[in-house]
Amino acid sequence: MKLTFRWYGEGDPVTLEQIRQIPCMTGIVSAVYDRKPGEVWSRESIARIAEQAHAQGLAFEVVESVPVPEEIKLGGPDAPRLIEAYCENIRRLGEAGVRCVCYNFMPVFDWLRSTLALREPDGANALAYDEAEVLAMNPLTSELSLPGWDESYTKEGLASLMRRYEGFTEEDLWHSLESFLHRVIPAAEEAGIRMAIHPDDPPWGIFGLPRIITCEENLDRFLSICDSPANGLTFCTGSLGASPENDLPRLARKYAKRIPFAHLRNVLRTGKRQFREVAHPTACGSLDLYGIVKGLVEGGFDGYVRPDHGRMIWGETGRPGYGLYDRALGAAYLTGLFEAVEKDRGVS
Ligand code: DNO
Repeated sequence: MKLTFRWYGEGDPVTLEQIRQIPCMTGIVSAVYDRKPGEVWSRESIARIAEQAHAQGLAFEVVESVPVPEEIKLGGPDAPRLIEAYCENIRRLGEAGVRCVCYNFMPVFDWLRSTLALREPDGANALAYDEAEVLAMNPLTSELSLPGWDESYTKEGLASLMRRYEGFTEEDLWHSLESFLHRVIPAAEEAGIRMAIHPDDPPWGIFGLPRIITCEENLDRFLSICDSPANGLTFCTGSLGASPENDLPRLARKYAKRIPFAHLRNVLRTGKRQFREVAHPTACGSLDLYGIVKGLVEGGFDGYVRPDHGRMIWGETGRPGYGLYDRALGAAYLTGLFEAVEKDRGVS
């Protein structure tokens, strides 16, 4: 596995100099942030990220994300043109040495939480989700705790977008996803890139919007749309693991060869559709990180790994989920797990 770390570019309070000092770190996961979804990224912007990473001895082989415009998810009249622009981005990224692209297919909202800074007994702050609290909020009056996604909406923009999704079903979304994959996967194959869809977070529909990358049955369906190594998963344990029905060690083993990218973190499920983000180790939450790593390794996983959301600890402030300290602790823990499991298996 190759250990990586997400970096939000020059505006990120976490610096490349800090990232390179995390033991065994091989590369960054980043994106071009000054373009709207649907726009083609300039070769200069892509090259600049690579140069900055290389100057610190880090690789830049993973992009998270190339966002999919809503028009594509809706299958609207402009979708074919936007899919072509998406393919152009994939070609440019391949030329620049990128080998894996993470994206999601969640309508309107990316990951969603009811609080971004829940105070833990030990003084840390963590992200949390409580369905009852989320449903009591009105997405049109910006009461939601929206994390810093790649895309932000105005109130009017959000309202008209939500209206376009009225009556839009899961099958409609599958249909749009199929059209997208049938064009993008051949382009990715040619570019030497493995596409890695991110599961929906949380893995169920919210506010009447459909979500489909949620469970084993749907992951099977997704992978069979294009049975190509270029059509893969971002195995995000925190997202899939919010649902107790997803048996992650088993799924890790089952899909290992179709997982170019793994986001490994823990969550503590505290009730039905209710969870808190916790530190990475198995002992801290509901997920068996050891079992997950074992499943990946035994299934033949050979992809990129990154620690995922961290708590804010030691007085750190910054982008929710994306501080330095707790993610660095997560990285060190994951390195240990992989070393132990791989040595036991005689893998490396
Ligand atoms: C959250 C992230 C997601 C992810 C996108 C991929 O922390 O994992 O925002 O980047 O869903 O497109």
